[in-house]
Amino acid sequence: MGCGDGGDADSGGSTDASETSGPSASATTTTATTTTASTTTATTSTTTASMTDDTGTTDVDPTEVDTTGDPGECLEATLLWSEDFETGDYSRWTSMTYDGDWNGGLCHDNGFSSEQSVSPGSSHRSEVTCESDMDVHRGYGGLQFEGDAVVPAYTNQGEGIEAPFGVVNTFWSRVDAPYAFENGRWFSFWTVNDACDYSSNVLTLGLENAENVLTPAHVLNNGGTVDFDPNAPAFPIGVFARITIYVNYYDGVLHVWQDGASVVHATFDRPGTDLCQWHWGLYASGDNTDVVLWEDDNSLWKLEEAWSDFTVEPWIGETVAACSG
Ligand SMILES: [Ca+2]
Repeated sequence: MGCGDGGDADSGGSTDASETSGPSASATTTTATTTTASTTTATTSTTTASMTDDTGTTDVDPTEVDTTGDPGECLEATLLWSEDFETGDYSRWTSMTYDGDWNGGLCHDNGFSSEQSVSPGSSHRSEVTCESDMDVHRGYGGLQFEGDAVVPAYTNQGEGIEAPFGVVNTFWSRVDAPYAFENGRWFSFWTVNDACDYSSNVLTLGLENAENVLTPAHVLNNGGTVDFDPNAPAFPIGVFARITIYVNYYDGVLHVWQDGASVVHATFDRPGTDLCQWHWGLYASGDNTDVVLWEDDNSLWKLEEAWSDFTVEPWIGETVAACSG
């Protein structure tokens, strides 16, 4: 099942480790320019005034509490990273590449594309064209965090994002494939972990059943729970869809929305509370022979206040305003 929840699913994490700790893992570069993509820093604590003070002595005028809109209508959140694939390079990534040369470039390729995009006029396109001679296909971009900052080269050590209120990741993906992902054939959009050295199991999100519903992996077989929304939509083929993921390693909660619709709620247990390494791209079982993936407009937000209504997609900066300082 590879990255699925059965069989040797755990091997996905360990192979991630070997892959991510590959050619670029020994880098100790500290002079490279740190990615500073979008550092909208939300102010916090602006609503700590004693709104409930009934003595009339409050020294804060409620009308001045939130200058960005009506109080309570914005979400305290910080944009840690984003990618619109308009730069034509991988300078925002720790990986600095989507590893088109992985396994000698056999049966896969990737690069920037103007064929399809969400934000004009380019996106990122990856393809698989024949069966891998390995158990997987890999071709993805990766980030490693040190605290809230993207590091310029993998170190595979340290501590990532500490987010007691969780992190929200929204990205757009279009998948073209002439067959269903089922019977052990799987496709994975997304991977995150809590241990910079990959010593604990990753979390992933992909397609692995005939219903083609977005499915978290490495959850059930690690003692977690996965509960699909009764109306969970299938992931569409041949058009862009928006995936939003809420993930909180303090509470062990993962929630996924697709084009605004709630898809699945999962609970998991991992040793760490932080979020260190991430990757997005075309990661799939080796028996895939014909897949194209387009990606666009990826954003990663750290929440500074709780998100508790999982019936609503926290599409931050779009349908949910971020408070700004
Ligand atoms: Ca774009």
